[in-house]
Amino acid sequence: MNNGKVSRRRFLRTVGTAAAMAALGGPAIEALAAPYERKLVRFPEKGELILLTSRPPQLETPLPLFKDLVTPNENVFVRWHLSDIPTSVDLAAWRLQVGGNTEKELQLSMDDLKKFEKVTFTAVIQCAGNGRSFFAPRVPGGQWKNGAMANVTWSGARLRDVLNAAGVKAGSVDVSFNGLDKGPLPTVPDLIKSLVMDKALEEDIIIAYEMNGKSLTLLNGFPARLIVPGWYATYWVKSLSDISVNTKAFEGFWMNPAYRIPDTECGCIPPGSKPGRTVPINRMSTRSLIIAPGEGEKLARNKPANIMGVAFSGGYGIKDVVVSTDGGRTWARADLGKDLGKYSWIQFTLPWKPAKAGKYTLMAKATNGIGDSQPFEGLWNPAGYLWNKVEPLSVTVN
Ligand SMILES: Nc1nc2c(c(=O)[nH]1)N[C@H]1C(S)=C(S)[C@@H](COP(=O)(O)O)O[C@H]1N2
Ligand SMILES: [Mo]
Repeated sequence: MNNGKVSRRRFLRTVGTAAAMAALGGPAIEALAAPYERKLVRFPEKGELILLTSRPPQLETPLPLFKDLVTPNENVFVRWHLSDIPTSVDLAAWRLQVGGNTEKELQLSMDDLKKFEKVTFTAVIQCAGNGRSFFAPRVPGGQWKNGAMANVTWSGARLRDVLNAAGVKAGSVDVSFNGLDKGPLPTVPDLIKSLVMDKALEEDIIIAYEMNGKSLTLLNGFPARLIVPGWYATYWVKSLSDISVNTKAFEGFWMNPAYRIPDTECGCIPPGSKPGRTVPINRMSTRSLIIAPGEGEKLARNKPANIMGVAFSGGYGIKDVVVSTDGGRTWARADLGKDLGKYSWIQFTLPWKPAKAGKYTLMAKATNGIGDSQPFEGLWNPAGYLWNKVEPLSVTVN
């Protein structure tokens, strides 16, 4: 399907079908932990993904689809907060407004945006709430398992170049980003995110108009979205329409109280407790996940089984991944696959030939380029963010 050309009727029909099958998500804020059915559904430009809610769409990627080093566009998860999302965008009319405390107001068309130097890199996109359903005690919000992530090759213009073209004036403290989606009522806060000035001017932040060499899919933010590699996707504002340079720190619901973590070393607090000081969530914690074999799979004795998975960090690359086939008693260093850069995930493999029948517990543990690794126990915070514990996986050998 041609990107951005999904007709509104077709979109609504598809979404409508899904809606009929599933309990509707809350009207806006992800405050309700609905009893999700996790059915496979197909939305426009998407393959079969797991439905969490249909309004707004929250679609999770089934783990076997992470066998690809780079995730195909149709397999990339979908997450919107507000029910009124763009169902079509007329590129001829679309403009990206850049203004606020700048020398000039820019109204960039897609052609204008494409005149800036084009930058391409592969980066993991991951929802801050990926793995939230595993929190104990449970926490409200989208009950994701581990499929709210993907590894995508993004292309676009540097945010810095665009800001410089507008001319950032002295006294600017941060930059805020708004997209075309809206809440169903004026009382529902619009999703606006901000980055402090120094962060916004970092070289690797881009306004992406391509994913894997094609236009963005509508559900993943057509025609352009922010990419803040290494940071959780809450900042990766989709269907961008406005960028504003601010002289007063931006304060909005989605910066405070939403998307904050306890201001502690681990971003965690004792399970069930209340945080004191909080800070906006930012860099992703280090993670690894075994993709094959899958949970509960049955393997044959004395036959080679490749243990394969993915590992990534918040922009520091992965130094090593160790794998255990005996529930964590002994560990072996896995082979690492092709390196697509510090923001990409890397595939790891460990050849394995189980000689004895029985039940095995497999585990993987990654260490990033600056020595951060993964805990064996889930770290807890009240919003269900930063999930990165070593996940045990059971297989049976016959
Ligand atoms: N405009 C807009 N951008 C958004 C959001 C949103 O609700 N509206 N959600 C953010 C969050 S929390 C996530 S996890 C990612 C999801 O991106 P995806 O749907 O492409 O996977 O988009 C981010 N950007
Ligand atoms: Mo998210």
